[in-house]
Amino acid sequence: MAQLINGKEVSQRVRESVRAETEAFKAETGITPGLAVILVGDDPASKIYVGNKKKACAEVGFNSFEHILPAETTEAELLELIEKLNADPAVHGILCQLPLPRHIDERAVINAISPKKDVDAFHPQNVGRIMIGSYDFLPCTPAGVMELIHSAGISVNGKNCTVVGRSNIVGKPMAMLLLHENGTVTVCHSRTKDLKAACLNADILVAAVGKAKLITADMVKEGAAVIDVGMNRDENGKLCGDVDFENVKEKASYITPVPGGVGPMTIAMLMRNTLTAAKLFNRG
Ligand code: L34
Repeated sequence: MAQLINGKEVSQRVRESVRAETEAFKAETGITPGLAVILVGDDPASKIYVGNKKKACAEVGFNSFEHILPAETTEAELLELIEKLNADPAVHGILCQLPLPRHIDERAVINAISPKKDVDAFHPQNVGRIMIGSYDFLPCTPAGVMELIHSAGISVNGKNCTVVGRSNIVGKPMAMLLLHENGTVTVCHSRTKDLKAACLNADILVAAVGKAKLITADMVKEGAAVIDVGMNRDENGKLCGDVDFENVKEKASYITPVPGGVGPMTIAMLMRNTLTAAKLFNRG
């Protein structure tokens, strides 16, 4: 039976360290880190995530600036707001919650955010810097997964790591971070011929697809560490991940739950990135 990796607890520890560092940074510089969060439209899940981000800001002692825009907002209007936030000295981090309504070009929006304020690390400049291992920010979700792996005392060095999903926000950077720690990384996706074989090969399995119960027990190696990035609703509207938790936990050595696993870590790492952005701003 697997040991649970408690994301709520680990994220609490990260937030506490950010809170203490923020207090010292404020005392030293007089600067209060500020995070601007933009939400376009009224996707109910996005509203919850953005609400959690606002709460976390208050907890660690940041200013948060919420911009809730109607679904009909034009791309030009959104870009104009981003320009204003780029120029605002009270704003050190800018995050535009994804997904955006279909009529807005996500890439154009990400590219418009100043790389220095890009606390998601989605800007091409930051993505490139991650690729070469010389970065200020790591994307929050993959960074949170690494933090969970470390918290359990798991070493990535030389391990077979399988990442299921190749999105720009999770799968691809996740693979890169595991590679930086000397994992042997396989990335699977919808065209992968033998997903089961690739998963069975994994000492560390990261599921980031968005498909409930995609990862079943027969796909998991005995003793593997299983990290569930999925955020789905099941038939009854209950929040669940990509992993068939009840059965996989019998085979894995470590497993993360949903909720209470990767989700809270995403937010904790966002707090860390925002403090980093404020420190970069202070250095000029
Ligand atoms: N720009 N868009 C941008 N940055 C991000 O880092 C995100 N992401 C993803 C979606 N869009 C984004 C998030 O914030 C996913 N995500 C996120 C953040 C927090 C939580 C889940 C996803 C979270 O708080 N999860 C809780 C449960 C929340 C609930 O009750 O629904 C958990 O315990 O997993």
